[in-house]
Amino acid sequence: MKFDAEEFKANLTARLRRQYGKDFSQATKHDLFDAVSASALEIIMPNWMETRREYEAKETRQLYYLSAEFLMGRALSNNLINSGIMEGVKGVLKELNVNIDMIEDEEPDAGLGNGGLGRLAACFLDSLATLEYPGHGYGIRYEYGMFEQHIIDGQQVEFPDNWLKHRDPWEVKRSDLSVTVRFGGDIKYGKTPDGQDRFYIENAEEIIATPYDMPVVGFGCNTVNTLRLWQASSPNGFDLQLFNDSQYQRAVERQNNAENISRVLYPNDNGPMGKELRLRQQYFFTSASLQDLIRQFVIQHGTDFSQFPKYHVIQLNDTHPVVAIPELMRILIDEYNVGWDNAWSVVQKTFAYTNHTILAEALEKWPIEIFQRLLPRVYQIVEEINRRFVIELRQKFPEDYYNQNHMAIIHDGKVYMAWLAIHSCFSVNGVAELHTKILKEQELKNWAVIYPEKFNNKTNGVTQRRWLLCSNPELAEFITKRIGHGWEKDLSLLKGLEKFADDDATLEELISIKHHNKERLAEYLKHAQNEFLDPDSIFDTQVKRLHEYKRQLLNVLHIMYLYNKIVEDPTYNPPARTFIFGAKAASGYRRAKAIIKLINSVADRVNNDRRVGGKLRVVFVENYRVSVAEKIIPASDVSEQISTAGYEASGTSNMKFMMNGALTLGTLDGANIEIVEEAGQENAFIFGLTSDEIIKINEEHSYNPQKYLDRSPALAKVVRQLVDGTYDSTGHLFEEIHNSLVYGVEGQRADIYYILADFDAYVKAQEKVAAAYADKKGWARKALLNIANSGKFSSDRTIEDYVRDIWKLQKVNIK
Ligand code: 26Q
Repeated sequence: MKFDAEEFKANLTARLRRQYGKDFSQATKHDLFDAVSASALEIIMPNWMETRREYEAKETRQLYYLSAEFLMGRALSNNLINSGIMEGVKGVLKELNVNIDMIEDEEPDAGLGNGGLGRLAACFLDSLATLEYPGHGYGIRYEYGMFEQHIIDGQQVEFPDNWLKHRDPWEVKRSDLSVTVRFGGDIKYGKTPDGQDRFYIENAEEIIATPYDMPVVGFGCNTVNTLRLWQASSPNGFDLQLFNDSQYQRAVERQNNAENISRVLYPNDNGPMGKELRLRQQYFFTSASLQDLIRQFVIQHGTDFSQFPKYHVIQLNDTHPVVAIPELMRILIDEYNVGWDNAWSVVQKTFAYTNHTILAEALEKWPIEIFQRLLPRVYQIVEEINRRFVIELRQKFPEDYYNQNHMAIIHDGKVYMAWLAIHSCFSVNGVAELHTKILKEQELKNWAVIYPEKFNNKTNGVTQRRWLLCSNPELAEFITKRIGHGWEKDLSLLKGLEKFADDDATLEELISIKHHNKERLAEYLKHAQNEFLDPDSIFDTQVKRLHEYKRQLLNVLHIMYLYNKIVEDPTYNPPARTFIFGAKAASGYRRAKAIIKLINSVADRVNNDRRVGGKLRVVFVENYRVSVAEKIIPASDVSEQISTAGYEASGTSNMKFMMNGALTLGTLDGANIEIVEEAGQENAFIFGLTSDEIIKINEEHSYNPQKYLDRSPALAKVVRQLVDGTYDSTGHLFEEIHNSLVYGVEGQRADIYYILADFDAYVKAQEKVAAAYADKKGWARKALLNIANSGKFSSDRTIEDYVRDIWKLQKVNIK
């Protein structure tokens, strides 16, 4: 994009004056952030408009990524870099004595997601725009995103994330495109004003959906795609009649109920949540999005809906937007008088579904009562889809009454959203090779029997623009110095770094870049939470949502073990290590919260024991989020990816760490398998049971955790220390964690995530890490080879896979 420094400065001045009534000398950092962002948006705007025009003119097929979550993080630096105006803006700011880093930190994260699934959606948007594909996001403009985590007395305490407290300079409200979404009401059948016999709804509750658009700026091209997020409001505002009668509470009640739909992101990651408001959110944004698409389609192409799949493909990000399937049927049948078979044929060619989890408890199912009351007509349509499907099932599995019942979309009083998706979509994909294999061979085995052609794998990826170019500028420069530009858009070019693997100067420089990044992180944590980190120690990091299957507990038990060893044997002299954690627990997930408390209790004890003398430090980084990940990942030496094999669908932080030269310490789970395939076994630290072994133990019911306690006194000791007062004088805080490992609680058997079984292997792998790190050059060589072989894990590659196998999009070059 073209940048005119004088114009930019004039624009900046005008904005400060108009918005805040200030000149530069009076502007706060936040005023500047807002004005710089708004001025940058102005530069981006012509390309955004041109992109929209071109797509319309070209009549090309477009992708719509429907997702309840888009974990975008901050926009400013990313947009400046992608649009190519970073240097120009920096120049202007320098004249004004302003450092971009200062105003960058003024921007709140757009934390409209929980974790991996939401961040993946954000990386995909970046890649789609950069690769010049017409692909857009549709979601919810949550007023409050992922909660803000404070650690008080070692415990997680949640605070609302008021990210819109100041205005968001990147969004554009499009009131002209509002639509109405209807809930509840009574189903009627009869003549509509146009004389047709149709189903229609009376007495529905009407909610207004208003779109807010955010630009998605492609790197090194003119494409600017759109992320369209819906906000809910009441059509009638508050009730003036009630207000006049002094019934103030009730006067605003209807308005509040409407606005509550887009009020807050549910903070559950991989967990169940059968709450009515959640289904309202799902229907709200999917119905609004479909109405938006259909209105535009009818304007452009009329009502021949057989043409709809030619111009639209809709990717469903997990089951959260799956209610879009019966909603499209409803719109076509009830509003456009399309017959069932034709409507069904449109649906089957339009939707594709991505599965992100193997955890059974995370599969969404809605009680019929809730579904039917909230969406009576949509429920009727689901019933009809199910009725027809069950007939097919009887033919496909004659006399197999278990499958006939269990695979029905509606059974046991619930609507099974994943079943609805698999039956209706033309594509069903997992997110890493192992994950897809487990879906096909275990979890969705019977579905793969009836629909083998639907199943396919799309291994996840991450955008190197945000996760390398923006977040690790020194490493980016190091790369460009050696292989030139180009890797920003084709990460496979990193392979060219391999020939420097034995070049001393290269390795020295890599070591020094990592050291700088560690110093920067140390500096940040000193300011942010008064923590002191030693940049000469190994930075061993586990950052991700807190979940038992991710096994942060295994990591802590090992730290407790190391601590015992250091205290018991003063001659034991391991390399200094800093264990870094960042993790949010779902607010209602008691055991996850207890693990956070345990990490903090261990940190407290270890960090304050003189006998440890710098050999060991534990840091829990508060309120882990995208902008903090951007600081932690470039500074890490070791990437902890230690989930129980078979449980992590893919993982994506593992890829970010690899690109930034951290070595993976992990199990053969999710994308870790593909990571070591690329990096080489010798450049990672792999340990633990494999998913095949775990499946076998599960099938044989042969797991006996006590065996591991008997065999290893050191392990038995740390497990006992959970309840003997070492880390908690009351002895009760960690009792449940202890019991879940040793006895099993709440009807579960002991140690369902195989922490005790994998403990010894993990200790040995950690010993290898320590030994390898002692050889600085050898370590740097491994780091370099990780970077050089991370090309596969660009989301650009993932998007090309989706385009080729599922979406069939054409690139559109924007002039
Ligand atoms: C469902 C119903 C009600 C409320 C919340 C939810 C909900 C919300 C978020 C369920 C699941 C999620 C998020 C899941 C998720 O992030 N899965 C991760 O997806 C990544 C991208 O594919 C993978 O890399 C991770 O392995 C997977 O855990």
